[in-house]
Amino acid sequence: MKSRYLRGAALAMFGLALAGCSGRGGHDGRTVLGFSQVGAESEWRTANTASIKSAAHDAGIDLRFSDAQQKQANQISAIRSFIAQRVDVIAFSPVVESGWEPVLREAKAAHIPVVLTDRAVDVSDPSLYVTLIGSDFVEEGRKAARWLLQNTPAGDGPVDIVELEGTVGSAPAIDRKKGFHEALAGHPRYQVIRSQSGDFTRAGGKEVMEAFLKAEGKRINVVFAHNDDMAIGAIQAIEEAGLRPGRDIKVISMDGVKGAFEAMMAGKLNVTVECNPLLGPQLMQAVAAIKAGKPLPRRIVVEESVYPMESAAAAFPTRKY
Ligand code: GYE
Repeated sequence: MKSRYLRGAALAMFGLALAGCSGRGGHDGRTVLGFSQVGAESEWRTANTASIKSAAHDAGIDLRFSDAQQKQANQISAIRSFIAQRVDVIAFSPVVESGWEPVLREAKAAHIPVVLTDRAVDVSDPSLYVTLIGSDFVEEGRKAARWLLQNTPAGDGPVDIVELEGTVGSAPAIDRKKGFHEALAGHPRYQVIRSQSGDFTRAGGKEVMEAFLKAEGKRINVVFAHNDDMAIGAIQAIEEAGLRPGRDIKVISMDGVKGAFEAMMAGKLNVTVECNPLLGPQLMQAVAAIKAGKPLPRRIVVEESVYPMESAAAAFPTRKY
C-alpha cells in the first residue's frame, strides 16, 4: 500500500517535471516572449513600449513585459526570471552596454535565444545574442553635427556648445557623442565647452542646463541634447534664464517625438534627428523567424531622417510618435 502510494507520488512528480521541462511556450501554445524594458524615462521610451505591446498583441505572442526603471540590476533579475519561466525568446533594451556576460551565459545555457532591441551590449562572445534591432546612433550624432556645420552663420567666431548626454554608459549616449564629436573634429571654431549627463529625462536636462547657464551664461551658443526630453528641459531652463531658446541659443536634439515637433513649431527647438522607436513589428518578426529556425542578420538597422524647424508643421500630422 505504502509503496504503491509512493510510486504514484513519484510518477506524478515525474509527470509534473516533464510538463515543466518539455514545453516552452504558454499553456495555450502561443510563443512566449520575455521583454525587459529600460524604463519610462522619455517620450521615445513610452512610444517604444506601446509599439512592442501592440505588435505582440497583433502577432498573437504572449508577452511578459518588465520595466527596469533605468536600473541594470532590475534588468538582470527580469532576465533571470524569464529563464526560470522558460520563455521561448528573451528580448531586452540594455540600459548600459557593459556587465551582461554572466546573465547572457545563463540564458545561453538554458537554450533561450536573446534579441537586443534599441541598444547594444559590449560582450566578447558574439554568440550571446542573435541580433540587434535598432538605430545607428553614431550616424545620428554625425547628422546633428552636419546640421550645425551647415546652419551656423559663416565667419570664424567661436561656436560654443554644451552637451546634454544620455544615461552614462548607455549605447546611445556613447555613440551619439562619438558621432557628433567626430564630425566636428577639424572644425576648430566649434568647441564643446561642457558636457554632462541628464539621464535622458526632462528633469535631468533642465537641471544640468541650469548649471551650464550658471557657469557659462551667454557664452553658450548651442545645446546639443542626446534626446528630445532633455532638450525640452533645457528649453525651460533657457527661458527661465531670460534667454530665447532657438534664437539666442540654438537647440539640437534627437528622437523626433511629438513634443519636439511642438517645440519646433513654437520656434524653440532648431532641429531633431529622428530615432524611430516603433520597433515592435520588427521584433515580433524576428521572434517568429527564430521560432521557425530561420537565420537572421546580426544587425537590423532602422531608417531615419532629420527634421529642421522649418519642416515641422508640414511633417507634424504624419508623425506616429
Ligand atoms: O533616444 C531616449 C531614450 O535608447 C534610443 O533612450 C534610445 C534612447 C532615446 O530614453 O529618448
